[in-house]
Amino acid sequence: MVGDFNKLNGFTLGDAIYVAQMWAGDVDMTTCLDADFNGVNGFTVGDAIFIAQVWAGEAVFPWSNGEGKRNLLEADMIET
Ligand SMILES: [Ca+2]
Ligand SMILES: [Ca+2]
Repeated sequence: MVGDFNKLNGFTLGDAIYVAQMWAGDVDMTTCLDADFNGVNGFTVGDAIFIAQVWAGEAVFPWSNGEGKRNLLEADMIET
């Protein structure tokens, strides 16, 4: 599943923590996109924060094509 970096329990806040551990070198690196999840500055601790934001619904993965945001826009159009 998208965002399930530790291959455990789907996409949870634990995956953001896992990515932070990846950055710290405590766990093996993922091969996914060279771990540059937010598409900025390579792999930094900011990517772990980005994962937490995605989990909280405040951001979307670049490779999801903004699907969540598009759905929100469509909902707005239906209302108006
Ligand atoms: Ca997980
Ligand atoms: Ca990055």
